[in-house]
Amino acid sequence: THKSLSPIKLDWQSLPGLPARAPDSHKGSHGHVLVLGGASGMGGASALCAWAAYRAGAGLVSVGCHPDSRMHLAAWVPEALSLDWPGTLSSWSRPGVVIAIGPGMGQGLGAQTLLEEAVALSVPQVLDADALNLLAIRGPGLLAAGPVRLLTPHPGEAARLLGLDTRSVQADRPAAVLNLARRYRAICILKGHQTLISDGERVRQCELGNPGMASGGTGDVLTGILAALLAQQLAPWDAACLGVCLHARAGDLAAERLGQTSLMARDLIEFLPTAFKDYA
Ligand code: NPW
Ligand code: AMP
Ligand code: MG
Repeated sequence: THKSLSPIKLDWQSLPGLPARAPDSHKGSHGHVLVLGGASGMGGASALCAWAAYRAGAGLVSVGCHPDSRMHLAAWVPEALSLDWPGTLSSWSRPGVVIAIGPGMGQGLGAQTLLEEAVALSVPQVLDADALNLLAIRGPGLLAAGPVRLLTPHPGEAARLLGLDTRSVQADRPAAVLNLARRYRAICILKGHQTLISDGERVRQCELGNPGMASGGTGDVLTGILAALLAQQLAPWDAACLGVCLHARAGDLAAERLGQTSLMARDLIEFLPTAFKDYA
């Protein structure tokens, strides 16, 4: 099979970034990320996502998670606020809010209701993990036109969203990411070696990152970074490209220091500040 197109490689240091913080800014000036996920037994995924969102500059981070996961969260990310779910989301439809839904969410009834409520809001949304698995079942009709959406599938999730198997996705990654973006009318990020980003017209490729990042929780970290950049008003396309590159750069810095074998998701969060410095 022929390659449908060759993506343009991202020159990450030339990407538009966050504006400098105004000297008189306050936490309300830098957006509020609402992480929805963390079912019982997967509180760690929502904690990593929330922690990464703060490290990427969000002014406030709240997490809606299973009661079992709230202790987890308070211990690991005391900066984050928490709320039980299922609960109603109507009060979250306000400027500055960005929803990151899916990390460790599970696919039960509560998760389905939560996803339906979240995608009906007019605020920007990052859909990951179980939000994508549920979306694959419901189909693109679930996503009514309106808010900005970023979808962050790994090849397994992309295969479910496209009704293919993982091998077919990997056989033509540029076609897969382009088709995803068109079918779901969203900016799509196809993760893995040389992550691809598409808005249905453009396809870009991130050259950074390494296989040390292939371990549990690293995708949950990316979701938090992306939501934080959106919450700080970066244009969606720029947020997607910069978020992917900062995450991968943090992975390269962590691997340089710790080795690929030992790299864990939390290390990406630890090296994110250096990645930001390298970028600026
Ligand atoms: P295969 O087997 O090759 O066909 P799943 P998950 C594929 C939460 N987590 N290249 C591969 O498919 C998540 O947030 C919680 C090629 C693989 O078998 C979710 O809510 C954590 N293939 C939930 O767990 C930490 C690739 O996908 C399959 C690929 C389930 O999510 C961990 C696995 O995907 C986790 O984040 C690649 N680069 N990458 C916590 N601490 O709480 C993936 N695949 O079945 O969707 O499972 O990603 O673990
Ligand atoms: P997830 O599977 O959702 O936890 O996401 C895994 C994260 O690690 C994504 O950001 C991937 O792009 C990254 N990743 C996984 N494997 C590799 C690899 N071999 N090279 C570079 N990045 C990878
Ligand atoms: Mg994941």
